[in-house]
Amino acid sequence: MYKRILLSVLVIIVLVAGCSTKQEDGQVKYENTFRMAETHPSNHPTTIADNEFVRRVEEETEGRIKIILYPNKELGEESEVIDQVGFGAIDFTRVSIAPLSEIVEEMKVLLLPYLYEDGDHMWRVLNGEIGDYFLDKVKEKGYVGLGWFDAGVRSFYTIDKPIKTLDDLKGLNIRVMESSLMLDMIEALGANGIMLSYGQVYSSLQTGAIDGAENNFASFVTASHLEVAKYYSVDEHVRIPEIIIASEKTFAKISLEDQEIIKRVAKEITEYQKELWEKRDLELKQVILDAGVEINYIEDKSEFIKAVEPIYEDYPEFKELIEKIKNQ
Ligand code: GTR
Repeated sequence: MYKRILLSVLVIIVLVAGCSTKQEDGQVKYENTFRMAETHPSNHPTTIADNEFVRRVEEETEGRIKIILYPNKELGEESEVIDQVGFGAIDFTRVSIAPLSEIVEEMKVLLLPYLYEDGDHMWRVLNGEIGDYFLDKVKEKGYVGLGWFDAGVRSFYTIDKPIKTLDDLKGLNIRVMESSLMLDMIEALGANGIMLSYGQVYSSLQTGAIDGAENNFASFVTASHLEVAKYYSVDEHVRIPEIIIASEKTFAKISLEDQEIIKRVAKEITEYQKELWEKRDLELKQVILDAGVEINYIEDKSEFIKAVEPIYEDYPEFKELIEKIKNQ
């Protein structure tokens, strides 16, 4: 906790010191330069789409708004970044809604296991009334919701043996994101959930501190987890949308005209990112196979689906929303 506060204070000092430049005539010039945090490295499809977002914002605001993208966790791990954006020390970020739902509680409904039939179903929800509702909802916590990104579907990958049945997960130490719902889900599936930040996963797999983790193809590859976990078992337990958010404090400094441009560009980038994601997903499957990873598909997921049913009962307040989502 103290470490987090200290880090936040340091970031503010650096930021305040960094947002003005002295010109030759001694005048201080303030620039409309903002920072955007991304946890993924530059070759991840999501980072490629972030880059397109910042490029288009600069182009369409004719240079009035410049956003510098910091990939590869340079500005910190996801949950820290979310906090920092909340109080305006970081201006923009793209994050998974799993850690964000620790702050915007109701968002948890969007990451319930086996909630969507497929990707199209999830996109009908995000592109409709419910998606708009949640983009707006984040305002209560100091964020501006700009647009959604795809993150495919998450499945387990393990070091020693593949997961073919629910029984194979029993007792395994599986990394979970910094999300209480994800922890509940892993435990409902019979494994021990070990909460770690994304950056800790590789070394924890390497040292055997965990037996496995779960993620989509793109992250499995670009975080190099495929070097250590040689079994990828497609159980597709969860689809977790991702979101681009800005700090409300940052947004308040931007003219209304430019705010509208940023919002429009973010919405348009969604389509670009989705297409990129689909294309890369196919290529990445081959990369995974070439790395000697065995991919096994769990055809009958019914025991997995049944095992996570109690999680739905933990959230009676979501009942109506879940119905609505299922009917999309
Ligand atoms: C990825 C996601 C990241 C991060 C990561 C994780 O799929 O894009 O934002 O949440 O998973 O597992 O921590």
